[in-house]
Amino acid sequence: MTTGNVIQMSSLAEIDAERVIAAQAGLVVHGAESLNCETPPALLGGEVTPTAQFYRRSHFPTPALDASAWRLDVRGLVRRPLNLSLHDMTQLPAETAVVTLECAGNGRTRFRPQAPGVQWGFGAAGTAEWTGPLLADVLARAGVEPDASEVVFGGADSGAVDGLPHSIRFERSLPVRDAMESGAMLAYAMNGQPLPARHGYPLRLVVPGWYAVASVKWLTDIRVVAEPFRGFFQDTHYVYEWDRGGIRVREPISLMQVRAVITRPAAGQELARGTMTVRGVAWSGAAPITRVDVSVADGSWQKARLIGMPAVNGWQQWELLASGLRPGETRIRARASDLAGRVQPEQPEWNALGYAANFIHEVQVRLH
Ligand SMILES: Nc1nc2c(c(=O)[nH]1)N[C@H]1C(S)=C(S)[C@@H](COP(=O)(O)O)O[C@H]1N2
Ligand SMILES: [Mo]
Repeated sequence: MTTGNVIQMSSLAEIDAERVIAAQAGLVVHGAESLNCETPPALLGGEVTPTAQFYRRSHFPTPALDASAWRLDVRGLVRRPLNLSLHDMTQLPAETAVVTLECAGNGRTRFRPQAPGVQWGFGAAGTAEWTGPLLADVLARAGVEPDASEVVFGGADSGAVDGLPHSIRFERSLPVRDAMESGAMLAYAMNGQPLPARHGYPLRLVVPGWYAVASVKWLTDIRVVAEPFRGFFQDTHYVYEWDRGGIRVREPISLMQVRAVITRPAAGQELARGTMTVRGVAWSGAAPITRVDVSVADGSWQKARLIGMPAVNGWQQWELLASGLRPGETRIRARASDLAGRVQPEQPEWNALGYAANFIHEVQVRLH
């Protein structure tokens, strides 16, 4: 652990208090030892998600970091190791970017047979405006050696995990090329405010396009290494385990799959017959969204209008005006496609740990 980073883990009472705060903000709170809360789709509609409503996913209790003592250590296969204070970070040229984060377990609850882990609905995703220096700039200052293959990011949080006798830290790696070219940021601000403790105060990594497990919170150290990193959250968890003809095939998770979420109307809403505006958001880690198709009352797919400029790393807002609607229980479905040619599938491929469950989102409303 980096010297200077005094770690104090929050108690279970503090996690309970966090759950109350989340419930009051309208989030769905999942019961577990750590903080796991998702945003109901009806609260996801904006270009950015208000911080109070942004989903939370933490494996361990939130570390209480003292920003004045905090340091970011950059070491390993670099020419000039760095030890940066928060003030140093804020003095570096900063970027501000709208980036969508999505938990790899989002949608998991729809898998049959059930996959283990938190039974996320469709709201373990959010979009925020993040501010901080680019990771590539900080790595360039340190000078990555040519024999480096990966960059390992260490969080200040730690605890027990299934199957291991000792407690471990939260750590994840990126290949050097992705660390340099993904647009990853070392963010100290979220939606124009200092990062809240639960989202990684004082500094977190934000990796556009990647499932959010890559976006390490409470970042304290960056190690440039020669060998592939094999940590628990890299190699045991957050790995696809596909069943291909009786053979287990493993693959690391990386970019977010293509997905649309309906944000209006809300499930269970009562609406007048005739016309209805359906709205939502859509994103993909691989490429911009090119179309969203909506089916209302089990009718054929209709092309929704994409709102505003194509989103780069944030989600794309869309809407469709449906008309000629008759009274009764009415099902609405939305399906996204991206520029890389990926179309949201009817049945995402089941995998043992239940990742990338980009099922087509459905909402049922009643027209009268
Ligand atoms: N240090 C640390 N970083 C972390 C995690 C964590 O438990 N510890 N959880 C990861 C996962 S799985 C997700 S989905 C996102 C959640 O970020 P959020 O809580 O800000 O929404 O943080 C990622 N970064
Ligand atoms: Mo996650």
